[in-house]
Amino acid sequence: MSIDYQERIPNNVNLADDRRLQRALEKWQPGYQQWWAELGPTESASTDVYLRTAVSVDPGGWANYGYVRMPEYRWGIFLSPPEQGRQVNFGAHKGKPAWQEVPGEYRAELRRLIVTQGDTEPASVEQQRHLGLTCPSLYDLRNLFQVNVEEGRHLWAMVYLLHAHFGRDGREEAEAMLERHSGDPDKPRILHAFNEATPDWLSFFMFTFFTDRDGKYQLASLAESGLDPLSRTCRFMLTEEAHHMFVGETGVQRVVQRACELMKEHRTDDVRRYGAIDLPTIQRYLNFHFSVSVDLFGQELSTNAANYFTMGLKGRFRETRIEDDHLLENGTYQVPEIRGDKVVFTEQSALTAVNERLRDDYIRDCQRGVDKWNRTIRDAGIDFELILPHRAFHRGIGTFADIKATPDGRIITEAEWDHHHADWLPTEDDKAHVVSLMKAVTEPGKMASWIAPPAKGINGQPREFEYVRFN
Ligand code: BYC
Ligand code: FE
Ligand code: FE
Repeated sequence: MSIDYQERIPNNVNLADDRRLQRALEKWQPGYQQWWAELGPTESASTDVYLRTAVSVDPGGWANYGYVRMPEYRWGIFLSPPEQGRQVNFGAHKGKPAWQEVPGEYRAELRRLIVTQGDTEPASVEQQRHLGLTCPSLYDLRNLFQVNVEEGRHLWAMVYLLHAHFGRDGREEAEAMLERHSGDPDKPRILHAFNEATPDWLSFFMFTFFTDRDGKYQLASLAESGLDPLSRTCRFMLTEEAHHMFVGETGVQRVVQRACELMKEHRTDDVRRYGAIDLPTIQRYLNFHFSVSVDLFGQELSTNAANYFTMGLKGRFRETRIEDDHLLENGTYQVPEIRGDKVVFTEQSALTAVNERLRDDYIRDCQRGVDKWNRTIRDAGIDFELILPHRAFHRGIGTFADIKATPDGRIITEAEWDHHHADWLPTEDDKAHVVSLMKAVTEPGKMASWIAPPAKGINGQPREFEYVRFN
């Protein structure tokens, strides 16, 4: 399915056939562009960036690479191809044809899910807006901008659903997406992690590894939705998401690699002296970003989530590959709870535990990345291991929100927490050091002192390719 770039809003949904919808979206477009100019990447307006743009939604070969002046990026509406005869695959309507229109009785729930998803997309662009000024290389700057334009497009994806399926309230919600802002005391973004600052590139890499990965799991669950347009939109978004997590995984890996190289070369753990980031600091950043990201999965036991499932709106990760009845009326699932100073797992209704199940899928996926980073450390012959903290550590949502726990999951007193948290979360000193390293490196092929070069360039280009041209 190819994309029509002749239209004012590129799309593969035959927008031209629905004049009302087209006009409504064209009315929203200038507000979006103004938002991008004001709260998108700073000082990017006159740069030419080697970006990929979607030219089709077919698997394989959907991307075209070339220089784009950022504000001229063609944001549009791209849905994955329809699946013939698709059904609702779980919950009370299992076996019925998938819905092409929003079922009236589920309108409020669907709107809420779509708004919550949509709100995160521009939030992340806002969080990352100043990073371009301190890029460690042109390669990384290009990756940042690629992530930013695609998160902008993800907002378009949700705004399309709101405009196409929710009438007037949908249009109001689309406006509100441009009115809430990350960290705004009066009109913050909906989910906590999206109001945190992303002040430096280590935070950016951690964010794209841990928080974009929440995006992967939430989108995958929404891709199972009985509402077919939501499913198709999310399926295409997932293809873009893979690159964001690649940026995070390889970004952290390169910071780790650089620390290890300097540790070996100078026979010291104190690589800060050589303009790098030491492994214990990387661990504390990891602890922070993991813990705020696991919060994004909601409560361990959630009637909201159970309802979304039974209604057929939001499924489990790879729902159709799970071997059970897809109704979850009788199944159970292991859910953590606090007993004294310990965390124990007990059997709970699988239906109310779907958030926790998704969190488990997510944690396993995170661990795979951490294992890769540890391989880099081991290959350098260094005796240090990065560890994913326990899910009870530093939580703001759910069972563990009111207690304090160590990174290995022991429940402790407030006093113990006050005494130790500087060992576990980034300190002012850590942040000051990391920020002190953030100086723009813009000569093609050169890297900042604190990061190793990438294994290879983008789209077969050499590492010293001029990924961004300043005008
Ligand atoms: N912050 O029943 P529960 C991405 C509220 S990232 C604040 O567990 P539910 C991206 C909750 O609203 C993916 N509040 O909630 C990444 C509820 O309030 P009410 C984003 C929270 O609904 C990087 C109450 O607590 N997509 O795409 O099961 C860059 C009870 O909680 C939070 C989505 O999130 C929180 N973290 O689960 C760019 C998908 N957690 O009802 C983009 C859509 C819970 O008592 N969202 N609450 O008033 C959802 O599926 C669900 O809303 C959630 C929450 C999974 C987030
Ligand atoms: Fe996104
Ligand atoms: Fe993303």
